[in-house]
Amino acid sequence: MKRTSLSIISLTTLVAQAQQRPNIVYIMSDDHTAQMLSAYGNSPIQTPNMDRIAQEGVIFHRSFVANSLSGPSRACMLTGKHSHKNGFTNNEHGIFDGSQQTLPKLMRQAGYQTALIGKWHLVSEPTGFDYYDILVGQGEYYNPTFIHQDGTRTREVGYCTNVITDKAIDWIEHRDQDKPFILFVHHKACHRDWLPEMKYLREFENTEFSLPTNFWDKWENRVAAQQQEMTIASPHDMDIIYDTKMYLPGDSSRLSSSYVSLVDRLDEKRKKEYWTFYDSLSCDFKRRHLSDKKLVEYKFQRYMRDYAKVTKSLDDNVGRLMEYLRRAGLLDNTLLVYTSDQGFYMGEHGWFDKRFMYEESLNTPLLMRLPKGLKRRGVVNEMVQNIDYAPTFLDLAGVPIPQDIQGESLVPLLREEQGPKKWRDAIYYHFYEFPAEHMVKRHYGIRTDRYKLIHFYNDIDTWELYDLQSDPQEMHNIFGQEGTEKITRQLLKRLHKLEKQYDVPSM
Ligand code: SGN
Ligand code: CA
Repeated sequence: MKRTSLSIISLTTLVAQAQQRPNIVYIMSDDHTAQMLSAYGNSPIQTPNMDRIAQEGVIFHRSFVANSLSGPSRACMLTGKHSHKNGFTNNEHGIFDGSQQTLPKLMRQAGYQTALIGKWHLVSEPTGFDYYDILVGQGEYYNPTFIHQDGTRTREVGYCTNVITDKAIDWIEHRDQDKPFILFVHHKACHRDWLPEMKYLREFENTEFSLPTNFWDKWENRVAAQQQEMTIASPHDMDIIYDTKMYLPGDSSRLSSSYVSLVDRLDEKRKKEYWTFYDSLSCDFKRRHLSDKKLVEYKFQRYMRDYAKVTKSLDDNVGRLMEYLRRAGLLDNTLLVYTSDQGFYMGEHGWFDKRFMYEESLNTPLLMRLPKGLKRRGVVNEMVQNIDYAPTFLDLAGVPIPQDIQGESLVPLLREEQGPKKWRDAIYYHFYEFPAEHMVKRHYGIRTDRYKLIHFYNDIDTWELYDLQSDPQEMHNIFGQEGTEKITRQLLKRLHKLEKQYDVPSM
């Protein structure tokens, strides 16, 4: 009798303790970059809902990925390990080994409910989740198809960003209330080819976006940059139909049939509305007979406008989920994270896409609204990386961090109003997907507070060095220049130390 009442008490205590452990809602978009998030200061568009997370919590100004590409970045986040350790180095040939240790598995073992909704992109079946509902591959913007846990597929009705949020809210509503939870909400937005929600078709059409000052970069002294295929000006790289939607029936290009089939997913009424709008823009475009710089600038405006439209729906939905958590009384005991799988070029160096270790794509937005008990607020300037998320979430949940996790828990950064005196002084980066779409050479490197040293390898062997203080746009490769010998030696030494620390295989 006594034993029974004791175990009831301890069970009640356990449930109470479990309820106190913070929930984690991890929202990750795709290809959303800090230049298009107003809390970062220089965005040409407003993202008020994302900004609210920053206002009520923290905004990381030096938040980096370990490998600037979707699948690899997701694998780093899920394992807390660099690509060479988790095995998923590139999208083209990767299949994530789901039998390895992952964040959701560890959280589940510790009594958390684990769920994943949206883009997965790791090819193998998700493991470690109590529940999942994922997009097929890259996913579709209009009436997207989802793969459910039982293997069946449903073509849902609606705009992808809204559908994912609806599903996330629905899962929270029906969860087991006796357990804390970690929910991964992975959006397709703002990935190529930037198809807008119908209500925002006409949004930003009167906005003239400014060209970045280095838009016409000629990539002097940077061989890998000269040989990439992600330039807005190039008709091959940025397709006038697929990417900028300048299309009339009968037109064709390398990617036109993909474009038409993605729009075709709309129902008849919306399809008509879509084509009426873009047809009129396409007619106007044809009448102008643009060429040379004028044509390139036109492509840039179209790219920026569509990206901005897609981002607006994303921001709305971040707000919708946050307000739901607030109304449900969950927000104050939840770590709410907003991030992206990497950054993106919005015309800097003349580019779209990512991959390079240059700032725009190495950096990824990172905002957190902290659960009670964590006092840090405002701008965080310490260097963090996406391999840090797994240990952070484990730490917060009171789960011991396995030795082989390579990231650092961010909890010590977040606990007090001031960050700790000592923090990491360098990060390691490695990109492997070459030869492949956009043709960015394989490279690895080190970024410290002030400098960046990169080695491009495989079919080339070139080094680049940047002083981010005097050259934040990374236009002047100073590698090999007189006066840089000492810093180059120091950076190489620090890089080798990182390679040793992370057990990087020698090449
Ligand atoms: C697709 C895109 C590329 C993009 C990769 C990787 N082409 O292949 O532009 O770089 O995804 O993106 S598309 O014609 O299919 O749109 S990632 O974010 O998933 O890594
Ligand atoms: Ca991506």
